[in-house]
Amino acid sequence: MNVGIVCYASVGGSGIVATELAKALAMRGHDVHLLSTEPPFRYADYQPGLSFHRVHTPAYPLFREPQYVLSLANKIVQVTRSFSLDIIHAHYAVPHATAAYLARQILSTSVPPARIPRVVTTLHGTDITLVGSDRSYSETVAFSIERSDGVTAVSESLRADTYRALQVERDIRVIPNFLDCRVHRRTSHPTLRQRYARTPAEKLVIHVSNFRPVKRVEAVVQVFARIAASVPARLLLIGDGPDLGKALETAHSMGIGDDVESLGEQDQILPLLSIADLFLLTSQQESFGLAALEAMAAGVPVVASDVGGLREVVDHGRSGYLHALNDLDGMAASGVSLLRDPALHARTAAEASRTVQERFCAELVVPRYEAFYGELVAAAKPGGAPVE
Ligand code: GMT
Repeated sequence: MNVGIVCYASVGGSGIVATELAKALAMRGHDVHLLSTEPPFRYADYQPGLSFHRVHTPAYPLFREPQYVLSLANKIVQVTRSFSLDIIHAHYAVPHATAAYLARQILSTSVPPARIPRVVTTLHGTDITLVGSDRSYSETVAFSIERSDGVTAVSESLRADTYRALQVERDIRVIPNFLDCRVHRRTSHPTLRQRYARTPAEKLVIHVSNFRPVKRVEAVVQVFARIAASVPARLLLIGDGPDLGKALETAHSMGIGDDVESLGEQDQILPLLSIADLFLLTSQQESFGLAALEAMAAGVPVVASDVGGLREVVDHGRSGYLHALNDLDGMAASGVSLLRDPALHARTAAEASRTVQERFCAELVVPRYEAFYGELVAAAKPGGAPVE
């Protein structure tokens, strides 16, 4: 199939999933076209079957506002015409589903119905729970979801949130996020570990995010402070964003500034996850928690807030621990138990990586997208059955 994948290039789960899907589909023999403002984070070197198309939004003195939806729709039309796309897959509804809808409408004026690509929208989380449900966007987002030919959500929780937050009635298929399990596994980095752990006994606690308010990174620091009061430990903060400064200030004001190290944005997080003993995620909302999944794949037990789709990823008490949003004491107690009890730690780490291997590897999940594409394309043919 010829597949166009639209995503954000910035650091964020939706861009990572879209890029990994593009790479996996290309490897499986599809002709894949990635459309974004720049080559996305984690878009690697040349790969046969995968090409990148830059969406350029020219400035004009009259416009104070960038016209991204228009330039993206325009690019989708051009790429569809040049490469006869069968599918346009928009990752993150705002505004990608709207641009894909507009592109399909434009194409419908000149392309025979059977050759108009099917539009698939994948909902990732904040495009519904935070941004898409905001009254400034909700009508357009709901319309664009309703008019997509196929809609997927990355968790059951997000599917339910979508029906709750927006006036949509159409079927939403749940296809979870996934990882390339050949790459995502724990690897050995003794020298790197020595660099961050100041003594052999010191435990490394890690947090990876884009440091937006929804991640509640100050709570990560507060949970870590409670852990560090009982177990020698250091906190590695990976990523950057608006709340990083506040998190570091909190650490200083709590007298643990020297125990918290900020490493900024990192392209290669696997070596860092591989030296970690515990992953903390205290988000306000998390439709899936791809960062938690990556930690689990690297055999790092996760302690997180019990919100959104995290229950579909972490099995409390088996592959990690989930606590009520404000139960920072509970999160710290679980962290301390894991760090103090090597047998519990080994058991939880093994369960975490087994969960990933059994449920979230690309070879299990990507065929579900392929099957969905196939159903949508078949349904568009004259006499094709509608997709349930
Ligand atoms: O909020 C983020 O971390 C970024 C955002 C995105 O779309 O890039 O993440 C959302 O999508 C990820 C990939 O599907 C999910 O793993 C995250 O849980 C989700 N974030 C939230 O729901 C807050």
